[in-house]
Amino acid sequence: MSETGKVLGCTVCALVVLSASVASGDAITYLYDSTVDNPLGPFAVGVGDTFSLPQYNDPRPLEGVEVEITATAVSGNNIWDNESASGGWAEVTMGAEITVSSQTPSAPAVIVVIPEASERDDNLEADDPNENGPLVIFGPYTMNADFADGINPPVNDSVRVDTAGATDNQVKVLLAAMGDDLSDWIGSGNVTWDFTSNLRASNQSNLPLGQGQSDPPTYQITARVTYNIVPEPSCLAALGLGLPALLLRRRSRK
Ligand SMILES: [Ca+2]
Ligand SMILES: [Ca+2]
Ligand SMILES: [Ca+2]
Repeated sequence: MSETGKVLGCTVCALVVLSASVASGDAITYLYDSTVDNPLGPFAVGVGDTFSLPQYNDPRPLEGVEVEITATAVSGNNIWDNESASGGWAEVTMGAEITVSSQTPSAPAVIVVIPEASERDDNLEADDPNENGPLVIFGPYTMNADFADGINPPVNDSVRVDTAGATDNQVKVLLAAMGDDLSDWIGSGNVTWDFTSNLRASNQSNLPLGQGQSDPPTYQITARVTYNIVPEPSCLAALGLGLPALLLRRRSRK
C-alpha cells in the first residue's frame, strides 16, 4: 500500500469512528423516566419505588458503564413570616434528598441527588399589623401570620421559596481499563435500582419571632445507563498505521 493509500485508509476509518460516536453506534443507552414509565409519580418525600434497566447484551467487548441520575422537584414551598417588631433577614430552603441504590453488587452502590431551592431576604420589614391569619400563642406572645406580604399597605414581612423546577444530577462512571468489575452489567436480564427520599427544609433568621408554613416537595426522577463499547480493533490498527504517516506528511511540508 502506498503512503497516500494509508493516509486515505486512516481518514476513512477515523470518520467511521467519529460518526459512530455521534450516531451512538459505539454506545447503547437505556433510560428510565418516571414521568413516562411510572404512574406512581410524582413522588412525595418519604416515598420511593424500584426501576430496572437492561443489562449489556452485545457481543462486542464492554469498555465502560456510565450511570446518570437526575431528579427534579415538581412542587413544594416553604414560607417564613416575620412576627417580630423589627426587621432583619430570613432564609428558607425546601428540597428532597433522594437516595438511589442498586441491587447489583458491582454497580455504584449509592447515588444521592438533592433537588433543593433556597430564598433569602436581607430586607424583611417588621410584622405587618394588618395580617389576618389564625392566632397562635407562643409563650407570652400572640401572633397571627398570613404567610404573604402585605398588599395595602405593602409590608414585606415574609420570605417564600418554591421548589418546583429545582434539579440535581449525578454521574458515576465505571471503566474496565481502570480495573472496575463490569461482569454484573453483562447478560440478558436487568439491573434493578431502588430509590427513596427524605425531606430537606430549613428556616433561618436573625429575628426573634416568626412562623413557618410549608408544603413538602414532590419529585420526578430519571436514570440513564450508557454502555460504552470498545472501538473496533481494525479501525484502531489502521489509525495506528495512519497517524505516523500523517505526521510525516505534515513535517515534510514545513
Ligand atoms: Ca407577620
Ligand atoms: Ca402578625
Ligand atoms: Ca405576612
